[in-house]
Amino acid sequence: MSNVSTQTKETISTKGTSQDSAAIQKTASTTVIEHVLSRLKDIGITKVFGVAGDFAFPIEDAIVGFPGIDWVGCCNELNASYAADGYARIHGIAALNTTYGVGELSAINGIAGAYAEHVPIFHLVGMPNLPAQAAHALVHHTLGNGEFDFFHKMAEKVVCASAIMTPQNAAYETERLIAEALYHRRPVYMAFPTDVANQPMVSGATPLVPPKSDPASLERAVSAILEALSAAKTGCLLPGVLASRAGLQDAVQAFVDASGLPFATMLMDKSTLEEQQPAYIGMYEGKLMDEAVREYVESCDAVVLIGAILTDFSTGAFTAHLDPEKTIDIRHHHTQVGTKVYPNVEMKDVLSELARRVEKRNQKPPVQPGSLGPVKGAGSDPITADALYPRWADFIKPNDIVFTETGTSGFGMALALLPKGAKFYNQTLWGAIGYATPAAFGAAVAAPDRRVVLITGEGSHQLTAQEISQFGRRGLKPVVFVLNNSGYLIERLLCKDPNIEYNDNLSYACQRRLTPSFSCSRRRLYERQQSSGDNFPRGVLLIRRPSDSRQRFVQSCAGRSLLPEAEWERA
Ligand SMILES: Cc1ncc(C[n+]2csc(CCOP(=O)(O)OP(=O)(O)O)c2C)c(N)n1
Ligand SMILES: [Mg+2]
Repeated sequence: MSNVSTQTKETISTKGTSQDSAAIQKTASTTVIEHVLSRLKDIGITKVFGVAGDFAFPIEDAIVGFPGIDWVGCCNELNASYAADGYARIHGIAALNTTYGVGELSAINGIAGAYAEHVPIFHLVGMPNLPAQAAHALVHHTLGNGEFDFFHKMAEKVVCASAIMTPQNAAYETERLIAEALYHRRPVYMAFPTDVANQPMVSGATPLVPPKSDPASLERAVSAILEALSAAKTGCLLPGVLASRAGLQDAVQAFVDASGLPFATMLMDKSTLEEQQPAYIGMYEGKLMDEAVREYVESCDAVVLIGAILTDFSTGAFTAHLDPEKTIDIRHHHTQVGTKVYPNVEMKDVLSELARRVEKRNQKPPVQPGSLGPVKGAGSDPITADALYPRWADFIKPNDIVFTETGTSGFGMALALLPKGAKFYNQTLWGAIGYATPAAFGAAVAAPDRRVVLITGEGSHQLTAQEISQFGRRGLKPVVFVLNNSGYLIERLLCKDPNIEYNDNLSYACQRRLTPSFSCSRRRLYERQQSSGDNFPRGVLLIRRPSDSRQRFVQSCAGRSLLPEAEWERA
């Protein structure tokens, strides 16, 4: 994470919980929505992504008129939710605004993804006014059955807290929802009936203080970890996504430096820490990626997971095998050492105690991180996976923000060794295709001074391609690669018949005719790139059918086995 975003998160965790926050002293003339925006601004919200709608007008009018908060319009609500997610991965938190029913239900997929991947998003939803609700009126965007609470009930399952605001509850509910979102690092749902949003506040509340570690439990957890580490002849760390979500990369790095232990990362966790450092040994993906890394990690006497989640895609389809007795698992609010759980200990406190007390080892990194390089062949050669992936890896510059998609590109690029400061993002657990394009837009809004590189597949891009227009609207210049391999290659690799028709999709060439302004030829892109100091208006690079893509992709990954072994035979 960049310094900027680390600072933002620091601001979030202190300002948002300050007892003397000015936001709690609002006068009676402050409206409900103004109060909520004011508190969100206190904790670091400066943008709200969304799509307008009449039930949400009072929210949208307030956003547009609120000093220090900008409206970021999106093409549709699904895209807006992904954009908010991408923004929050850089900035720490995000806000989203949609209208009743039709808007919020389009966003619910993205909100569920944010829930799964621990991304805090404040979802502000406009609702019909209270008299319409009381009269069970047949108003638009309802199911026509006079019921108004269905959509809230649907949302409840994919957020960590929710409330329908009233002037009476708004002060307390705002504090509760802020506290929940920051504690769980997950989305919350706040609904505003149109007639409530502009009513004056009639209540006050004090920001909730985030929980602190229980000192005795903390001491026991830290001692148990230190004991396990000193008894271990070999050890390694697996820093993970939950540490990033809490803005604790510096604290993890301090532990790495103080311990002298090497670290590896899994797919969901890639680039949690700087990859250009001696302690980094590469990607640990069970049997799927680097065998030397797998052997080393699994041979260690102690393996410390720091916010890493053992999902199927992160563990190479569960081919990673960590001995529970030798595993230490540091989570946001508890720690486990072997089979013993230490509750009520905050990740931040555990890490700072470990960095202070751990004994430094002089352990030479046992494995060197692998890479996709070197680039082979001429630029005019047919595009195969062998030719393409090393070039993509080579293309990444220091400090780039790289968004990859669910599909072959995400797996392939996981093997790229990133240059200094570059960050890699992928929606690994939720894995909704179409995510990466709007998420890259959100990231570009969060970090307009950094280069954003989007690498997506043509199947995925077709779901959310409209969002490309938003980059241009805001003068943002990402580099966009769309890999056209004539269908859902990753699915072809996994299903029983690679040529089965459900893995074909709308020909991208045809889509190009429909939307010619979206794409530029490979040659034009390289020409633009090479033109001197040109801040080139980067377009979508359409990579036409890598020849014999399925076979080539598999071959290029041979030895690193991109599929579980059982599947490998069929591939
Ligand atoms: C919303 C959603 N629908 C369906 C899927 C199933 N799915 C996973 S990957 C994939 C194909 C991706 O194709 P593409 O973007 O062209 O990448 P490729 O693997 O071909 O490089 C599909 C349909 C999904 N993950 N998410
Ligand atoms: Mg494809």
